[in-house]
Amino acid sequence: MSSNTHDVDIAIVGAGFAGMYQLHKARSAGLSARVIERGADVGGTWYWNRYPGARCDVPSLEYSFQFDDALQQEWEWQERYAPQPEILSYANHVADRFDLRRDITFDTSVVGARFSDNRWLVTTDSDLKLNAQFLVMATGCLSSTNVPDFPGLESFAGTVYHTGKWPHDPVGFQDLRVGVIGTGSSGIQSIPIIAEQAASLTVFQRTANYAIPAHNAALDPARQADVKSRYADFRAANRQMTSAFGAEFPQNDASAMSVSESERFQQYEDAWMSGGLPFLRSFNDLALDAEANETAAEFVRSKIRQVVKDPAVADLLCPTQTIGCKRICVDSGYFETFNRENVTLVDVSTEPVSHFTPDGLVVGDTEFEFDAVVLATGFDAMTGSLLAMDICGRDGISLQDAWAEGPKNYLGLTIAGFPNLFTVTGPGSPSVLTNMLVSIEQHVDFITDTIESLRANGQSTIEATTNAQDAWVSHVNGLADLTLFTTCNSWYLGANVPGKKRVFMPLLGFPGYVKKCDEVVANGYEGFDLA
Ligand code: NA7
Repeated sequence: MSSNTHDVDIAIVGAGFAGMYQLHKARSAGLSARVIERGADVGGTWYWNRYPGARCDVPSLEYSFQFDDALQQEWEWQERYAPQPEILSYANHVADRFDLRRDITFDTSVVGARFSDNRWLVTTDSDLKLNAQFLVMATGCLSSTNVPDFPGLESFAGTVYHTGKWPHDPVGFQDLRVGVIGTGSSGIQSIPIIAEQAASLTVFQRTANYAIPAHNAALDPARQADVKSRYADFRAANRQMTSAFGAEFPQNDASAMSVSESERFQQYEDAWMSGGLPFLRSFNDLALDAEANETAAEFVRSKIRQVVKDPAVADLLCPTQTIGCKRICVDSGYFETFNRENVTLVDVSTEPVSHFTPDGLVVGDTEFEFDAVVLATGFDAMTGSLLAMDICGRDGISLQDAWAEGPKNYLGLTIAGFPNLFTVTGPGSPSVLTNMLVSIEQHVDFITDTIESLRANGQSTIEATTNAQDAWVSHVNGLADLTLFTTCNSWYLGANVPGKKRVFMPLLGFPGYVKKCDEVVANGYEGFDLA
């Protein structure tokens, strides 16, 4: 072994919330661990996504760790939905409080990992290597940016930004001609703020998106005090809610079609006024029944038409896909922005961006000239960061080959042929369809408990069986097929990345998933080979 190869019990890739908690948990279990992180500090997605308006769509009181009561009592959230700088401050606070940085190597990327002699040899873009018994991929679901292959992009003389890799120095758009490509959450959050600064803003929209107002505001101190007085119970109740999100998103347990039109309208109106993702909990069949779904979709379209003054622009901003099949956005003044004189909307759904020039970009016969272009074009979600590494399991099988037909794993946590490798919030687990912090804690607890159990029983490897894996993949797909989630092109399906296999990646249903994990353990790690 070279002098810069470190032996550890657990190698952890990524120092976002998953990697940070995994490190803390490993230490608590008496395991040695090292985290490799490509950024210069902790925070993961919140370290990279510094674009204007970046904000979480889960309420701040819940988008936080619950493993340590003193931590959750001492941290004071300022807003209902925390902005990126506040979440990053929180991540730094956690790192300081638990002295995490001494076991994290920053500014270093893992390039590969190979399983041999029951150990993982992890290689990086420096001379650092880790020789570990267990490998935990805490690489995040939205960490590999999707940069479309626009011809001539490098010839553009202005500045190109990607929302998911935003500079650390302040970026100002004052007096500039700016183009934004993409109207997912990142575009919808940043466009209103860029519009206020720029001389002109042109938004290139391929698919119109549903956005529900955040009604963000300073967090009411009385609300914060109340939740903190019963934090554990509050969290436990929200984990078990059948609405399955791991956050306080109450589900109205009635079908949209079972009530009168006026009752339905009132329900949507109340949800609209309260704001955010729970809008989709207005009725219990919005994700299941196309007719029910259309009532919610049309309600949002009617709101867009009320706000946007130019009927042609309003029409273009009205989404046509089922609501919720792409993640809905939570906005602050997005649709109002299109009433500004300096904002133009360009439809690129049928005539795409053809290429860039030194002065700007071309759509059809029109060249648009810009000083800066923002790519709000999203991520190679859930699998991108994993497949970017050269990971080889038993007998030299590569992850690229194992996942050639889409991600296959057991419980979203482990992959047949890749012993002792765990993916935190991997495809096939509830992950992005939940409050991520809750899912991260559940996975890290499972992984650490599993390692402790192996050690207690004198076992050294755990590996998903192919049968269990196949059954799990069928289960994940079967649940998705019962819903409307597969009816449009979303990043949940990998449909935003050209050439990516179309597979619905997250698992629906958090409480059922947790129950299944608990049963697997209770049944002696059913579906795994232990050696
Ligand atoms: P998203 O939601 O994947 O949005 C990306 C946007 O970029 C979306 O509107 C895409 O259109 C658009 N896009 C992607 N490629 C192109 C090309 N080639 N031309 C034009 N437009 C394009 O990513 P976000 O970063 O906004 O949000 C990701 C998640 O982060 C979000 O769901 C929250 O969970 C937080 P499309 O819809 O594919 O037609």
